[in-house]
Amino acid sequence: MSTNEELFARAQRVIPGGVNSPVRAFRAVGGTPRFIQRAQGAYIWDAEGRRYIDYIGSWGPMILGHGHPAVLEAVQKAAMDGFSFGAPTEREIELAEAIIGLVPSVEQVRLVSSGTEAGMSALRLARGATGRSKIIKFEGCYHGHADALLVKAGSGLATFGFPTSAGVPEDVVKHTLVLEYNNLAQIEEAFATQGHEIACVMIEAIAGNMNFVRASVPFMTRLRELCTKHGAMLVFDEVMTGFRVGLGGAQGVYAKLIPGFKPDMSVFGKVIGGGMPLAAFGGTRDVMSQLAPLGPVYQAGTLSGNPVATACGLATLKEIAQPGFYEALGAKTRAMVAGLEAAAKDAGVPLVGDSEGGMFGFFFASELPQNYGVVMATDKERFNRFFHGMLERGVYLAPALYEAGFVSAAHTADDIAATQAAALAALRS
Ligand code: KE4
Repeated sequence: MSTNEELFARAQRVIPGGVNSPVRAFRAVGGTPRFIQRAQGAYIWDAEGRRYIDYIGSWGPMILGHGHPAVLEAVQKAAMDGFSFGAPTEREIELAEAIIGLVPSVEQVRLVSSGTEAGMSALRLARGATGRSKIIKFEGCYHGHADALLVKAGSGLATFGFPTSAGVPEDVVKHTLVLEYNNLAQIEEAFATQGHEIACVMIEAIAGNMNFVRASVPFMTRLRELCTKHGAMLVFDEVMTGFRVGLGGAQGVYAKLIPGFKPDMSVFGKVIGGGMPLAAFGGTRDVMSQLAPLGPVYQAGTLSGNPVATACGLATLKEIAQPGFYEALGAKTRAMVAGLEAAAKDAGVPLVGDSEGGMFGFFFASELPQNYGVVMATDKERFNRFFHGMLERGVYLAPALYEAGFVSAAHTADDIAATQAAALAALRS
């Protein structure tokens, strides 16, 4: 057995599926997961010493590349002063001020330890602040594994969702309506019939959990209008897009397309922790003041605002806020997608891609899917063969056709060229 196979066999004896998060098990693409030993810049090395160009970047956090010297130094220094106190620190204020300074819609934030925790808390706060129970999410969007969000579309529009996981009681999801992404008719009908009961709509404005699907401008414009009209909160899940697609996140992209656009609450994660366990949710002072200890909505966390994690996040935000950072990263990511499209064209395989900032997606299709159903109808077998063809050639893509990919500031033009060459060889084979 190879070392990765040995480690996987050993892992499966003591950890369910051998992984601490399901997508890492390669179940969608088959084969043996690579056990990563170390990472540096744009590269990761597995237990067999094989190097890969890394387009996962820990599913988004490693926007600077692995082991950025300034971030590493900040983390080492913070660790010397203490790992965790369970008491307030100045650095939590600095990180909150940094986030608020970069995201106009956010006046106050609360720091937590994972995107799931942030999404779950934002949902509870939206319900507490509005006094309503019903929520809307969209098929293909993932907002972490809080019970109320593990829901798939009901049979009809008006019916509420079904759990996507065992262990989630029906009555927990009966308030969750799951609609089709980019479907204007459905949000019109949902608000016309239940608008006064809806606490919030939670959405990934650029949906990275169905690879890469943008909310259309008409859809997002109308969604904002309907939420405002009916007193429902528009919650942007920016765990993946926040500080990844641009300095202002996806809401910054839409604010350029829809004058005055702002969500009511935002959820962050991944990049703001720079690879350490850190996430956040934020909104107006009015809404955030509903939270304990000020208000009636309870929310807490032993490691919330952890001193080492906040040092990592702050050092990361400092680097990405440098002038020109996203222009360079966006150009590099576009070049990477163009490389995949050119390789596919040479190989006579239909492939289309899209990107924003340092986030990209691609589909074995001739046009960009607009919703989950279309994404999931693309050629899975072809994707899986391509995934392994690239892995064998030292390029590590997301091991599922419904996941997005990420380019870091550490990726070079040579890495992009090597990726295109690998894609051409893989697609030809
Ligand atoms: P975490 O609890 O995994 O930190 O965040 C949950 C979450 C919330 N919202 C969005 C938009 C997300 O993308 C995520 C987590 N994303 C997945 C990748 N699709 C993380 C990878 C994994 O589950 O292992």
